[in-house]
Amino acid sequence: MEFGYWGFRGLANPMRLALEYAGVEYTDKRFASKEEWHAHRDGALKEAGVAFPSLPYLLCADGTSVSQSRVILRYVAEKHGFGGKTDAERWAAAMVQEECSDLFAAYVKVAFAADDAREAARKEQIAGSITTHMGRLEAFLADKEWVAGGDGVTYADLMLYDVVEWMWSLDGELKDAYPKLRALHGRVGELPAIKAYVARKDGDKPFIDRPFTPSKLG
Ligand SMILES: N[C@@H](CCC(=O)N[C@@H](CS)C(=O)NCC(=O)O)C(=O)O
Repeated sequence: MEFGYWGFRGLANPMRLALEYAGVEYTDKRFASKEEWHAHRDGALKEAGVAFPSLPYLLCADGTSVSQSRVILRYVAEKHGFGGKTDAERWAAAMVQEECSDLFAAYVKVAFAADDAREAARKEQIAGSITTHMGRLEAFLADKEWVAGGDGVTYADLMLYDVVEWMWSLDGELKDAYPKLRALHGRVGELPAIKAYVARKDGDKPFIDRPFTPSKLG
């Protein structure tokens, strides 16, 4: 199985966490340049019949290819038993995934703002979208152990684990402002597969690598 993305964390961390949690063997293919990515896209991926060649992508041994980051996350989770056990859990996980995605979008607005507009964008996003979504997620999590409400981890917990770190990088005070989200982050971080991966990847560039702005990806 091959998972492909840039050599940084970007959209891909929840999928990498899911592959680690699933315990599958996979190649974590990290492209270092647009040229390298395009060569692979127009060569091996084309030959393999990948329908939507984009980053990230997942190419399985049986020839199945999955693109779109959030779909990859659900695909891995559903194949490996952490997609939610009941309908209620599955819908809860899907909603949380989308809420996390809204939070991530707020981060992107700040990261890609012009240098002289970034601080204003950061304040605006924290006061608006981030407060709204983190508040809802904190309330939804309430006293549940795992966010989808079942007795085990789902991919939504992994997505939440990832996105709160992006939020904390924008404002460290968000850690204390949402203690239940912080506690969930701690629980996910203690899962042996996640703990081992994070320790191994400690040197990963954590967030968007600014030179890789969309205009430079061509
Ligand atoms: N909606 C897509 C967005 C994919 C996307 O924008 N990928 C960026 C990196 S974050 C990219 O560099 N794609 C390269 C390409 O598609 O050629 C997803 O969630 O996977």
